[in-house]
Amino acid sequence: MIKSRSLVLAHLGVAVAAFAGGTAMALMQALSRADVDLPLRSPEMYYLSVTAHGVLLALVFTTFFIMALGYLVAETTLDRLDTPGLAWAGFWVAVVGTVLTTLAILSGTSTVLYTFYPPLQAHPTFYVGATLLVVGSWVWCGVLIRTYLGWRRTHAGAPTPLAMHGMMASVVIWILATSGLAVEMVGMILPWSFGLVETIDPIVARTWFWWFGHPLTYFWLVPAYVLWYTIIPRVAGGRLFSDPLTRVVFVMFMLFSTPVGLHHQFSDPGIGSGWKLAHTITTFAILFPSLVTAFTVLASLEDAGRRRGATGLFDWIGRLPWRDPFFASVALAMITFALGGFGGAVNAAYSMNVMVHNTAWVQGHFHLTVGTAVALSFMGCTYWLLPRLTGRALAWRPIAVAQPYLWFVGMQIFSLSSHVAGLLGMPRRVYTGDFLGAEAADAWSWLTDVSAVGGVVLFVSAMGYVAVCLATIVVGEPSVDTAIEYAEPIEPVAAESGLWDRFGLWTFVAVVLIAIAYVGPFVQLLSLERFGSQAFRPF
Ligand code: HAS
Ligand code: CU
Repeated sequence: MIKSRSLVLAHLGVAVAAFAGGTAMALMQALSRADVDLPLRSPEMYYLSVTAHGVLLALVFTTFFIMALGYLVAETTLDRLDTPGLAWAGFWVAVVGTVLTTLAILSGTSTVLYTFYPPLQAHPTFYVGATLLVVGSWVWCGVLIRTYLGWRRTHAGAPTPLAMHGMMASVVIWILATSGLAVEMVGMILPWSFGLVETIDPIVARTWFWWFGHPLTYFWLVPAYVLWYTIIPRVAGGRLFSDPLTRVVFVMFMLFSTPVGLHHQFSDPGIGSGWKLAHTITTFAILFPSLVTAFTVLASLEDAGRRRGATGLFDWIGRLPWRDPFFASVALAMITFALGGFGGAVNAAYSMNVMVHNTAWVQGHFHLTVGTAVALSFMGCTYWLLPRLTGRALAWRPIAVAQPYLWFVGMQIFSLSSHVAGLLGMPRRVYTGDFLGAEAADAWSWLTDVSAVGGVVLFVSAMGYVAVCLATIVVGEPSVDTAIEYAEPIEPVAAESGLWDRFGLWTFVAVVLIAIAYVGPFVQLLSLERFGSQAFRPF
């Protein structure tokens, strides 16, 4: 049993609670858009619930789950976790922040969505809470870095254990990402929301937001990849295809995840098209590590199928443990990500983005990526983790086996219909699918009914996940699965630590790339008379 199990369990508990709240909101949204007349349905309730849904799932569920995984990986790969007291302090700061933000949203004063774009303004508590959540996560970064450096001192020259390599990449990505958010919050939004300054510059704020918001998506994805690379091959009965290739992938995410944020702002004024093109090119660079991942994880799974006796070209697929809830979750997450990645390449293309930007397509895209590739991997991991943390076997196993398949089916229905509706012109972030009878909506309004069906299936699946987690804790039988084991690579790991383990060097290169990508656009924005804002004086 691992020493910091209560710390990991506490983080996991908040993650699952946030998941339960966030997915409950989603059912209402899907039905509202299909124009089903629910008792409390109104535009105000719609935006309140979308804000709660986005914040609780995209920001709280993910962050707490990743913090849990980080502590678990540090302790099980390095055999230490330094300053556990500090880790608990960080946990409570993040919990207080989450409670403040959630209360601000539920009070109806902060319906600004998870992107909180100014000039939409929330109650100051919303921003203070979000800031505390980030401060709590910085404590997590500090504890992991300290633990890692402590381990390095006693293991000079040894290669970083691969799972920890991925978690350290996530830590670096998070620090680089949240540096932009900190400037936006402290330099612009907090003074404005407390009334210290009167105006705010929406474009400058959005640019800082997407400095943060894009690498945020890789802060979610890289820990999921840690599961795909370092644990799933073992669960499937195989080996990791290549250890060095995996390290290269994690480093590429550190380098390319931040200097791409303008791909969320192709339609924003005030930023030159040359800079937007530069970010298009770096965005295509960030497709590359995922394409490598597609190859590597498939090769690892093929190895597993062959070790289970497959001999033909494709029969290894059928030999994989499809009734194991962790394996099935991740495999279905991978298949879904192939579709989400295709959509990502469409979004990234400067010219095609115009066709899909701010349409329902985008909501389809991110439910395939963060909503499935990441969230379904994390759900599956919970099924694997809970018995190892609580000493209780998974309860209500048939529900756990069915749940990932339900999620997969529900999500295909929901997301594919959203993609098509987007291509037909349906805007995103709207509370009614038929636009109160507007003629233009005839083209797509039937698709909102289809996506509501997907929403209902997803809701049933989500509640199944929450029920299995609760039942395991309350009525789970004693567990025999207690070992946390990582996959062995096919070729042995190099004896010495190499170039890809040099986090200081790669962080430096990442900072240089960020400077190249952002100094120009900011100089441009801040030198334009009409964008110069009285509210913005951080320098
Ligand atoms: Fe994205 C918008 C571009 C990936 C999340 N993205 C969003 C938003 C979110 C989001 C939340 O360029 C909306 C933000 C908002 O609210 O406005 N995205 C990309 C690109 C990628 C990408 C190029 N996105 C992600 C990931 C996310 C995420 C990952 C979360 C975790 N995205 C964009 C752009 C926009 C955008 C624009 C702005 C749109 C707009 O106009 O507003 C790439 O990283 C994707 C690479 C992925 C692949 C797929 C590899 C496949 C793998 C699986 C292999 C396994 C197989 C099967 C095949 C190349 C690794 C296994 C087989 C078995 C038998 C088991
Ligand atoms: Cu992005």
